[in-house]
Amino acid sequence: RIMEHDLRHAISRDEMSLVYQPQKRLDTGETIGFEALLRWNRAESGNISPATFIPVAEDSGAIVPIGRWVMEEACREAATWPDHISVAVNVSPVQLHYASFAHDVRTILARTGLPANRLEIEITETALVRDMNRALIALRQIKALGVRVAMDDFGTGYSSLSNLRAFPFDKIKIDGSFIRSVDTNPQAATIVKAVLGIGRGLGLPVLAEGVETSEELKFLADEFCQIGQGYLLGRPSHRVDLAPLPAAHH
Ligand code: G
Ligand code: G
Ligand code: MN
Ligand code: NA
Repeated sequence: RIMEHDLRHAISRDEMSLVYQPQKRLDTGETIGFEALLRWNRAESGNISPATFIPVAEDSGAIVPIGRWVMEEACREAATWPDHISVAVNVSPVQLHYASFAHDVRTILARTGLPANRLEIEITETALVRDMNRALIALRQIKALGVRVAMDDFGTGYSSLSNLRAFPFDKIKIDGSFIRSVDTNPQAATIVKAVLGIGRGLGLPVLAEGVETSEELKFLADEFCQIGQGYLLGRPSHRVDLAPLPAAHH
């Protein structure tokens, strides 16, 4: 198919790039990391969302070289940031189940000089249901390197709770759909508070995705949610703003 063909050449044609969205502590406003998000500026048709092309790349296997490129690009960029700032990289189920995944990550860390503890990989639950044993082996290998693992889009997948128990996660990212109107929607509020309780009980920090309004932010801070990400806190951008604290006059 045409998109498949173009995807195979997208990297050598320099059409892929990464944008970075800040992840901030909600108590101090401090930026603690950035999530790398892939962008494809395809010749002639312009920007295509990863939601459209990642599934095509997964089906064709092109996700393996593309995912390696993303990981290397993100680590190379993050190595130029201050020591306390991490980078989070989305990893597709196909990549996670690829035999040399952990070896590839180790090679990339060595090549870019990024300390392993400044890399976090974000995994969705679909990555885990495919082959639980293989996923567990891969996550253990990754964690043995010192890389952290976050559960992405928590609450939208399958068997979230049993996956939290079965896999060695370091962070829970609550899906943005629960954060939307959390300040006015009692159901969303109840669910978010429950997830924060699970995080506290398990000793895992919780990140709220898709924070868009100051009311949502206030609700989350009042409930002691540790970390937030969303348009209110910062848009994904090619240019990374490394100011340690938001300026008081903003
Ligand atoms: O901004 P946004 O449109 O970037 O992302 C849409 C979807 O694509 C999200 O589910 C996001 O996790 C996913 N995505 C973005 N970048 C990457 C990437 O580098 N690799 C993978 N596997 N998924 C990505
Ligand atoms: O699935 P994942 O969480 O990796 O993807 C993050 C997606 O959420 C990206 O598409 C990113 O552009 C998008 N995103 C980031 N912040 C916001 C936000 O505040 N609101 C909405 N609607 N989407 C957001
Ligand atoms: Mn993500
Ligand atoms: Na997510």
